[in-house]
Amino acid sequence: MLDKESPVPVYIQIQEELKRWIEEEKYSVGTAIPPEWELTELFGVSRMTVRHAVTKLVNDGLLQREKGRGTFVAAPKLKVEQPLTGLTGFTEDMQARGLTPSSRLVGFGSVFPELEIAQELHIKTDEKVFQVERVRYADGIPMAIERSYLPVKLLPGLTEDQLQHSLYSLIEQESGLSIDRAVQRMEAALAKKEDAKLLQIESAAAVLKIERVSFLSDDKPFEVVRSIYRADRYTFTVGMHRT
Ligand code: 16G
Repeated sequence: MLDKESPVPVYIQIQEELKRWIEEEKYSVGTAIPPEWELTELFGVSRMTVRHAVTKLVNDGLLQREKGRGTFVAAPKLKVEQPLTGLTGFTEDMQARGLTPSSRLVGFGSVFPELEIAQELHIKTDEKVFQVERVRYADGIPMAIERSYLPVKLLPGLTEDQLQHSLYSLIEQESGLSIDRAVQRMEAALAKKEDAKLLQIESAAAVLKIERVSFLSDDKPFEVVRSIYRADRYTFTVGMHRT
């Protein structure tokens, strides 16, 4: 099974072999792979080499160690490929993938906006906005934090309960207008301590900061959103044409 003359280190060959076992479902999700001593015998290498290979697969999320029980094939990590071409909301994005969206409201109130937010929403600073902070989940996994600012006059009776569901559907229903376009900026960042906690990731893990200003069909901006997306859960894609 192993080629000890190969320039490819033995532990990498073992890793590849274990990966093949998982891909071919010789060991399916939730089942245990053979214990270290058995792999040591099977591959004819030292226990250290086996441990090295297994540890790499544990770190890559393919295997999971459970104290005193063994090493198991992990469920594939949920990762979303999000095209940047269409203007969609979180709920519809997740539903389109067969995932169940949910939200946890961590902040909600009406405030006078800072100048920058007011300008982006084309309103004055004495016109109140809702400040909404939600953690968005897919199948119970935290994916993003969204901090939105919406003019109060657009949704005067907005309730906490409504924020458990799709804001985009609600806005289209309440305003009688359709959501038309948005301008979005993205940049890489490291998760701040409090954001990392909400997203259940390590402090300073990689995240994407996304800012979006969205407009209704009457060309009025209706939301300014400052979001933090988990970099380990999202890949953003875009099609391009050479002009
Ligand atoms: C998306 C949007 C956000 C919007 C939300 C509405 C970003 C980058 N994008 O996540 O602007 O408010 O969808 O989703 O944050 P909802 O209809 O499920 O409430």
